[in-house]
Amino acid sequence: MKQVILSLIVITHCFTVASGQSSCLIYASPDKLDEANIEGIINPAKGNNGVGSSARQYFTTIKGSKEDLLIIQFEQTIDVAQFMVKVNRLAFPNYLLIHLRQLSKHQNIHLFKPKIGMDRQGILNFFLDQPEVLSASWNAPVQFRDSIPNDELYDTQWNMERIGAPKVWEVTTGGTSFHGHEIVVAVLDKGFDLTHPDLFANYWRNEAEIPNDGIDNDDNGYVDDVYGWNFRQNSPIFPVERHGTSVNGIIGAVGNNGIGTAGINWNIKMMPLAIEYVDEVIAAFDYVLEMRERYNQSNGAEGAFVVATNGSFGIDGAPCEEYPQWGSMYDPMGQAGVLSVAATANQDWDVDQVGDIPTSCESEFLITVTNTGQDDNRADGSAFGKETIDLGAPGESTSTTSLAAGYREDFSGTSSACPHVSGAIALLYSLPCALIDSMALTSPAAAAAMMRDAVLKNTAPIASLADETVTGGRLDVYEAMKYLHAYCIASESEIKEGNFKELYLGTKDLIRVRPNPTSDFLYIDYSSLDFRPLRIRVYNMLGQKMFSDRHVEPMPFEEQTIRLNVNDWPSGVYAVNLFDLSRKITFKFRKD
Ligand SMILES: [Ca+2]
Ligand SMILES: [Ca+2]
Ligand SMILES: [Ca+2]
Repeated sequence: MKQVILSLIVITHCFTVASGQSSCLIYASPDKLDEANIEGIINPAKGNNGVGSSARQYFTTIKGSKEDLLIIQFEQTIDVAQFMVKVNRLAFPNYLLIHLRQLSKHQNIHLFKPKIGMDRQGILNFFLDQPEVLSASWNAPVQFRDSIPNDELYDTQWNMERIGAPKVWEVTTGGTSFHGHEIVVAVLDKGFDLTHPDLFANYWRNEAEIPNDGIDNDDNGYVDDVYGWNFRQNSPIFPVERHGTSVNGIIGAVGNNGIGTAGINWNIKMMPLAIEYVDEVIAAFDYVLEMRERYNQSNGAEGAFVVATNGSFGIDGAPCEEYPQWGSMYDPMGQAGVLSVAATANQDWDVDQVGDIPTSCESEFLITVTNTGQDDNRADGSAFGKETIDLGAPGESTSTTSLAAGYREDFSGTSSACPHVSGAIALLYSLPCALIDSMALTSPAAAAAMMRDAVLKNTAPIASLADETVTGGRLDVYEAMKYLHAYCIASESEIKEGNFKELYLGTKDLIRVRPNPTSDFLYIDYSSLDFRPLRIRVYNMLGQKMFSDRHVEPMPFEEQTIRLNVNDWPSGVYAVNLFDLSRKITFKFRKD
């Protein structure tokens, strides 16, 4: 038996130190290190069956997690066995260093199991101090950049892939803005199931209101409005309706919780407002306006950070002028920072001709939506309008939440298309852009206009929508994210020129060095096609490479700038080259 063990684990060195304890070097593969083996090796005096306390200790160490393993890269000429003899003798009299395996022959990188007991930084510093060691790091698990949620029905949610949501989810899955403001979408609808297990956590809660005490604690005119308000019955208790429950699932079904569907926002706060008549719609909008103005005025201490309203309703064929009071609500909400998104009629007609409330209303803070199918064409029986209807969004046979803690795969119509857009606005507010988030409280109307532009200037062009919508396209939240990324890193003059997305992420060949001439530091601003990696090199006029090949991978919402220290370069002219698969751009600068 012992021979079998020794064929799997090889003791290379054992020596006795001053304390009388043994220190050994062991070569082994991790799967061979079981308790009996280690005890037999470490305590040979006790025989193979001896169980000593020190052995127990070693065993515990060896069975520890993979995070307790050390990755060390040595100079090419270093012999690892000799190195281990040295460190065990010199530094750790009682130390057991186990060489688990070679990770890279070419780079001389090895995996070790050191004895724990001293602090991790101390162990790391010790190894980093050794001249043979090029680098040392504790092992760590990698994070999978998989942005596909684990919700059971996600396979049926064709609409999410279509609007580019998974690529945005790599950056954010919603919830809060850069400075931690809790993002709220107000949903005006007939009724809601607040108890649905895939929605419950994502409902807004009015923290300033004490429930069931019969008092209007926050003095907004509504008693006990803890989750919003039911304007239909003038009550804090909501009617339960499938329509509103399905709309909410598109905006914000809890994502990646293993059940049901994922909303465009995996995390969000939805404010339900039950409405049925025009008077209730107006009162509900006023509720939203009051809450958002309170938030702006109190710098987030009161009210709610409502960034969008969702209106999957209207009155077919009625021009906006027929209900001017309703139509007048969108501008003041916009001034407070709230974009409103409205579904147009489920009728095969031209809203430019027949009119519609609200989708023929004129407000720069109102976004109007028609319904597109899996073929990206306008779905049969959905209204259109080259002057009135802004864009299309998926709305045919979408999967979402339904009544009785259930789901449906048949939610169709402009009612389904609309929450894709309101949900997208909320998701965009959660992107890591300090600039836009600051604007949201200091210049809320400008922030709202910025978000509207992000959505409407970045639709996916669809030929059949060219004459049927203002933008000629279908919602694309990933393209909208790219627009905001570029906006966040662009200079003021680039923002004024308005072509910042093209400049930083499009086919424009930006490579800019500043200052030029320079004497110490050189900043290189570069463009990338769709965040694709590229290489940057700098040559002198003799063609000698001054700056070694750098592999650059632009990350969303990080500056596309490289800083070089050219302080000790000779004076003269240099060339910066930028390469990717399809481009090679050169730019010259002078070093004084
Ligand atoms: Ca109240
Ligand atoms: Ca109360
Ligand atoms: Ca879910």
